[in-house]
Formats: sequence, structure tokens, C-alpha cells
Amino acid sequence: MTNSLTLRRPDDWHLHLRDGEMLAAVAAYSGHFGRAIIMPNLVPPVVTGAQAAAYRDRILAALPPEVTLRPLMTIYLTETTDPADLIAAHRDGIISAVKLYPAGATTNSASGVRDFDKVRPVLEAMAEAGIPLCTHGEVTDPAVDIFDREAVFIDKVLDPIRRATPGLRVVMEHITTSDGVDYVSANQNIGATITTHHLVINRNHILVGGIKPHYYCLPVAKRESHRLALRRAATSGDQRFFLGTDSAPHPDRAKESACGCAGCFTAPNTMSILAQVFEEDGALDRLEGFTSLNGPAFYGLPANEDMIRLVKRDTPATYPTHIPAGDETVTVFDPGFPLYWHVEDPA
Ligand code: OTD
Ligand code: ZN
Ligand code: ZN
Repeated sequence: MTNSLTLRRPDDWHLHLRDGEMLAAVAAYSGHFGRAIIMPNLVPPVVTGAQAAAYRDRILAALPPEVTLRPLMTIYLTETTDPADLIAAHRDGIISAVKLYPAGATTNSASGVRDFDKVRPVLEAMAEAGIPLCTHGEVTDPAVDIFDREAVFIDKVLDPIRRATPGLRVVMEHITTSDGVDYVSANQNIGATITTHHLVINRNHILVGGIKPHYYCLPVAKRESHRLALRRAATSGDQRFFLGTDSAPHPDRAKESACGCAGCFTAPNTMSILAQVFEEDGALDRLEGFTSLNGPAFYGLPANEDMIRLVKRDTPATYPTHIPAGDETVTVFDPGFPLYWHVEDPA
């Protein structure tokens, strides 16, 4: 039985670090990661190269000196984004990708795109310059059932965009359905991030035995057959699938409410959970591909040079159930099973 594993240092290809007191509270919890793609859905959102550079500097200032995490910045695409600003920010190494939110799809997405024709020139410029487009893949049409919004996005938005803009490299962020897995598996120039929590929970976890606000996130977890499809994709070794935790902290007050907001805070225990998941599926030898190799390959970057070590012990690794953030607390994602894999960093 394998009880220790040395991996290239993992990266997180989809992370929310927030700003201000919340940033200060959560940033160090992503410290095992080498790099992280930082989501731009602040209030107001990060919409220019200058704002991305300023946000990167605030993140670097919030990280303790021993943490070497490198933030890879993104710009939030709006209907008035200036292609020249994007291209310059990418050329100068300020941004690594651009994020597309359909307007209203998730937390702080009101400035997102309503009319996809309006962003066509920007997408063409991105394809030309090799800038990846990260997509929140859900339609927001109130007539579409929330559990169908990813599948409809693929047909109505994603596939038309990709056909109209050949050569555009797209990441389907946080896929939650077998439809997402199938679409990515059948195409080129596309990758997908998969979160830790969507490998662990299905919609019963949110709704059976009382509403569990800390399992509510967007896209919402789907039925069990979809979770199993995500597990197969993550553990398959297919290079198109890689880790993006979508760790998205909110104050408990905002989640435990009559209108609780979406997001799971998985940064602290993600690697322990993933080791357990991959072990259960007999795929520990593929964990490094998912967390440390496939993402850099998609983004055209080298894998991290240094290593971390995971060790399976008889006693579970312990993580805080809550962390303080200013006057608030944030609940850490509870996978519902003990975590025997401990992270040793440095290896
Ligand atoms: N999903 N929460 C948030 C973002 C993500 O769609 C996402 O990327 C958030 O709070 O920023 C969430 O549930
Ligand atoms: Zn999203
Ligand atoms: Zn996200």
C-alpha cells in the first residue's frame, strides 16, 4: 500500500482570494500551491491591465514572507473591454487569461457579458495573441432550470463562440456535468478545471436532511452520475482536465442567511482531500498530472521545479473548521470523511 507520495508542487488554476481583510485572512491557506489563477470578480471587478497589476501587488503584500505562491492575474471581460489594453497586459506579463462571466451567473457577475456579439472583436484579438479565455459556463436565462444551465451554455454559447473564433483557447471552468466532460473530451484547444468539492459532493449533500449552506456553490452540484463523471475525468490522466479549486470564501454570516451566497472555501484542505479521492479511485499515480502537470501544459508554462510530499498516517490530518477574517468567520469545506493524507511542505 502506498503511504507516501512526492509530487511536483501543485498549482490552483481557479482561485478567489478577495481583497482587504478577507484577502489577508485567506491568502496564506493557498500556500502549498506554486501558482494560482486569480479570479477578477471583486467589487468593482478587475477590468483593466492597470487594475490587475494593482490587485496583484495587494495579493503579494498580503502573503506572509515564507509563502511563495505566484498570483497569475486575469481581467474580467465586459462588453466595453478594450482589446488593446488586454493585449498589452498580456504582453507585459501582467495577465495570464481573461474571464468571461455571463451577466448575473455568479457572485459579483453583474458587469458580465449579455450580448456575446459585442465581445467578438476582443475574442478574435485574444485568439491571435494566444490569450486563454476562462469561462463561467452557465446561461442565466431565467427560463432555464439551474441544473441544466451548464449543458445549455455549451450548446448555446460555448460551441458557437469556439466555432466563430477558431484558435481561441478556452478553459471551461469548474465543470459539474458529464456534458462538460464529454464536450471537453471531444475537442481540442480546450481544457477544463474541476474543483475539489465537485469531486466530493452531489446535490443531496446540499438538500437532504436540511439545507447545508456551506455546500452551496455555483455551478451548483448536480446528481451523483455527474459527480462520478467528474471523478473519472479527473483521474483519467487526460491532460485536458486539471485542478482549479474555485475556493471562494464568504463570511459565515453571508452564507448562513435566508439568501445565502454561493461558494465553498476549500483552500486549506484541498490536497488532503484530493489524495483521498484519487486513492479511493485507485489513481494515486495520476494525482500529480491533475494537480501539477496538466494545468501548466495547457497554459504553456513549465511545471514547478520543487516538490511537496503527501504522507498517509493512522491519525487524520486536522484542519480548522473555521478561520477568522476581521470580525467575521469563514467555514472551511467539510468533505464528510476523515483525511489521512498529510501535506509535508517542503517535501
Ligand atoms: N462560484 N462562488 C464564487 C464564485 C464561483 O462561479 C464561480 O467561480 C464566488 O463567491 O466568487 C461560487 O459559488
Ligand atoms: Zn464561475
Ligand atoms: Zn470561481
